[in-house]
Amino acid sequence: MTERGRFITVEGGEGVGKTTNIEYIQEFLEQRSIDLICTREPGGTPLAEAIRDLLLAKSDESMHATSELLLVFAARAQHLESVIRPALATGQWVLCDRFTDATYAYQGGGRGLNSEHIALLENLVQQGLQPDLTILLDIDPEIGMQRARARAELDRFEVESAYFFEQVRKSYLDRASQYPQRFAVIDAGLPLADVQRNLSKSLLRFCDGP
Ligand code: T5A
Repeated sequence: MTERGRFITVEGGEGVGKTTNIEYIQEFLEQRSIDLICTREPGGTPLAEAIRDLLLAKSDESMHATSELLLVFAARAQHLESVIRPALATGQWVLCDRFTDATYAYQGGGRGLNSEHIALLENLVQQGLQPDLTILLDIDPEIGMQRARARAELDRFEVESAYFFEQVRKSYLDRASQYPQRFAVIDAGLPLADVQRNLSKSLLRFCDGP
C-alpha cells in the first residue's frame, strides 16, 4: 500500500514572507527528491479560487463575519476533496500556503467568531485530517504591514486595523502553544538569510526525525 504523503502548511500574518519562503521550502524538499505539490488557501481549484476572489475583493456590501467563515470552509472543502486528499493518498507531499489555523487566527482572533463554531466546521470538512507540520512565520504586524504596503495594493483583509492584526498574531501563537508537536515558530522579522537558515533546521528535523 502507498504510504500517505505528508502535509505541510505555512502560516502567518500579512506580508510575513510566506510566498518568498514557500519557494525556498519547495526547493529544499525537491532537492531531497520529494514529490510534492504546492497549493494555497483560500484557493487551489478553479471554484476555490473564485471564492478567494470574493473573499479578497473590496466591495460596497460589507461581508458578514459568518458569511466569511462559511466561504473559507466552502473553498477548503473543495480544495481538500479535489486536490489535497487525492495527492496525499498517492504518496505526494502537499505544501499549502495557509490552512485552518488561518481561520482560527483571522475569523476567530481577528473577527471574534466563536472557536467552537470553527471547530464544528473543521470537523465536518476535514474529518480529522490535520497538517503534519505547520510553519508559523511570526512577525510584529506593523512590520508585516509595511512590507505588504510596499509590495502591492491592499486587499479586503489588509485594510483591517492594527488591533485586528494583533489579535490574528495572538491567535496564531496560542495555536502554536496548543499544538507544539506540529508547529515550528520562526522569527520572520530577521533578515531573510537567517529566516531561511532557521527554516532549514525545522525542515531537517521534520524530514529526518530528531
Ligand atoms: N484568510 C485565509 C482568512 O481570513 N481565513 C482563512 O482561513 C484563510 C486560509 C489570503 C487572505 O485570506 C485570509 C488571510 C489573508 O488575508 P494571502 O495571499 O494568503 O491572502 O496572504 P497575504 O498575507 O496577503 O500574503 P502576501 O502574499 O501578502 O504576503 P506573504 O506571502 O506573507 O509575503 P511575501 O513573501 O510576498 O513578502 C512580502 C514582502 O516582504 C519581503 C518580500 O520580498 C516581499 O517584498 N520579505 C522580506 N523583507 C525583509 N526581510 C525578510 N525576512 C523578508 N521576507 C519577505
